[in-house]
Amino acid sequence: MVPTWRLRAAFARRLSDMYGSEVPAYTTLLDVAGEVNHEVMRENADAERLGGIDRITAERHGAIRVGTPLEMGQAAQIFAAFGMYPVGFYDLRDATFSAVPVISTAFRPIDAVELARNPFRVFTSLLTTADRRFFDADLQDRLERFLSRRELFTPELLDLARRAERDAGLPHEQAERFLALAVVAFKLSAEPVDRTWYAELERVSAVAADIGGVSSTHINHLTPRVLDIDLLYQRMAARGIAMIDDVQGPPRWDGPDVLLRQTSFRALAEPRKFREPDGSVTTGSLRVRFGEVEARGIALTPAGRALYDELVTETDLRSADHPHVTRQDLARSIWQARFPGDERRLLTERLAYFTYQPATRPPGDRRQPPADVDGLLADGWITAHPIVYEDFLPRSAAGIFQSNLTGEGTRNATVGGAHYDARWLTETIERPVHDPFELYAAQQDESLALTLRALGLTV
Ligand code: OOG
Ligand code: NI
Repeated sequence: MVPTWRLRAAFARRLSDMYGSEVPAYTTLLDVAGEVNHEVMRENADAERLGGIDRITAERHGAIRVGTPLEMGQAAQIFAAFGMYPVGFYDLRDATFSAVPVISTAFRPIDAVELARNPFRVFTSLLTTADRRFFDADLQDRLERFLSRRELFTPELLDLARRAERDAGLPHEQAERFLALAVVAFKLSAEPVDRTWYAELERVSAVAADIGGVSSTHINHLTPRVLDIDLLYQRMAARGIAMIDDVQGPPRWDGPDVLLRQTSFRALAEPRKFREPDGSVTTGSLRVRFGEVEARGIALTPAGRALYDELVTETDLRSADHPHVTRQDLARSIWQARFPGDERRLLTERLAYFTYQPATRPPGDRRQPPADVDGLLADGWITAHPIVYEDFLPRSAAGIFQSNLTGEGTRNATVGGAHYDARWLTETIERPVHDPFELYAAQQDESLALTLRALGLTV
């Protein structure tokens, strides 16, 4: 029997091998990321504070986009077989000035043991075909008819996924078959693209064309994790790979790493077959697969996240007044002034999540432990360890979409948009969409309860 986590690790590895063989710049990215991680490990004794090097080396996230609630439910079934569950709800429709008509969630492992084994996650977006700002009634109708005729996932793949979920793994031979079918389902298809249909959707939104203009889905990027993203950025540039202008998320600064920092290179033009209006097949090109890399930091509580969002807004406001200063520099000075500069303050101000462990006591110590967490920490009864952020940032996600769009698309601002939320998604895919804050808080509370019990204290 191949257990769930081994299926997940193999899936991540095989997708990475497939992507590397088809998108050579991704292989360069992996080489540079490996080089940087090796150097940081050698120079920084704390390098593994937010995850062991084995986890970090294997760590990837990917992204796919689907067109219908049915396809979203099927994707959820396939990911469930790998122990990956929907976490978070992201509405990217209003996040940029370009037309990005999708709502998203991320499929990932949800408990600490599984995350440590292999944290593979897939950011999955669903086209909002009912949103009148993008699709009028006639286009919605033709789009939904097109989507209902295609099959992203074969019945055999879905059947194996159901079995893998039910039995928490698959016998060796079936596991092999399941993995092979799953990887093919996320590979870029060689099917000719209908030129007229693709172009019609592209006028509305390049994202709509990428999803609804073709007959399959594909991994559009696969992101490794790096321990020093600024160093990686310089090295990639030195190798001649043009990166986007900035590293998104928090700035580089003297305090603790929090949340998520990401940067990317634009999709490269890849040859694709097109079916022309006269029925002939020609070769053209499309830019749909790109590269991204990320550094992860500590998970923030709602209060910490609110402070983070406030500093983003302040950076926006100030950069409008100081066009000559880089966003990174501006953000850094704001952070140095306003964000807690060490882990202990993040903890005592309840801005970030931690797990707790009882500390080893000096022999012969007869004192009674204090009854509160801050006192226990201050007097050395317990230690705290930061919880790593496992999710995404809507603004960075929108930036990733944005940096790969050729045109801005069109949007009818005179009509209202359709409403989608986490509850709708839960009902649609018939699986709970987890709240990331609740997952981090549960992990923190559980470790605190165990720690207090070990000290003979009540919760
Ligand atoms: C997904 C973009 C979001 C991230 O890292 O924020 C994402 C997409 O382009 O489909 O992957
Ligand atoms: Ni990404």
